[in-house]
Amino acid sequence: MRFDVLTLFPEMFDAVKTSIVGRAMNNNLIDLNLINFREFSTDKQKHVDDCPYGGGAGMVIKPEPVYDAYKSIVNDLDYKPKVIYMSPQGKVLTQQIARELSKENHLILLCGHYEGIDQRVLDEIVDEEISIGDYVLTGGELPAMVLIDAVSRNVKGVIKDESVEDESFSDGYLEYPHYTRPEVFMGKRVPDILLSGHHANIEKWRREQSIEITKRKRPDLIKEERSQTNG
Ligand code: 4G1
Repeated sequence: MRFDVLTLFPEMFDAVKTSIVGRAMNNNLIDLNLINFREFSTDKQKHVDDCPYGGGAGMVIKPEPVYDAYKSIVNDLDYKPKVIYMSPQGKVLTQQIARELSKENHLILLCGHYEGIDQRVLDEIVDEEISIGDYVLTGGELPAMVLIDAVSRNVKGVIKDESVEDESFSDGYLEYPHYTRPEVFMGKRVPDILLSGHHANIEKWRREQSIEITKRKRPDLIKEERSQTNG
């Protein structure tokens, strides 16, 4: 699967390359291209922002460098990749959306800065707006990295199949508690059942724990008729 990211801060994506997604890039499962649309600015000082028409605080990203950067990607293609604008106005990213996007062959992610991007180029090129949550950020890069991580791990071969499978059972539920060695840590023992070797009982215990923890910590995940995460 291919991602092209239109961003003013491509270096931020070095973080992605050191992760499991980075390994998937080395295995040619994920192709991540970073396009700094500042390189498409036509003025001497490589400006990409300007004052807002109508006045007010802050700066707005000009439409031309974004459009020209987009064109430089799609010119070479005989299909039209889906363009996603990372935006607080978008629908909030869920596991279901991450799974659906992982079926796409090619995504273009657009990252905003300052007060945002001129509406006309958004209207022209954007297919979908996606947000990672309701808080103020300085740019769309961290959201783009979150989306790339969440989508990539659903691409076949990126992580061990059973780890993705595991989630369809716990789908919509939180994880049961995990333990590893040592058997006793600060006087606390690992639950006996996990040392019993009785796989059916262990699975039952884990399911019960998942349900209990979800009820206690995130009752909203159960109440909201688990249709959206239950694909
Ligand atoms: C009004 C949050 C503005 C922010 C209301 C989640 C946030 C992109 C996201 C903002 C951004 C709220 C996101 C805000 C994001 C232009 C550049 C938009 C940065 C920008 C709740 C600033 N998921 N925010 N505005 O943060 O890009 O994707």
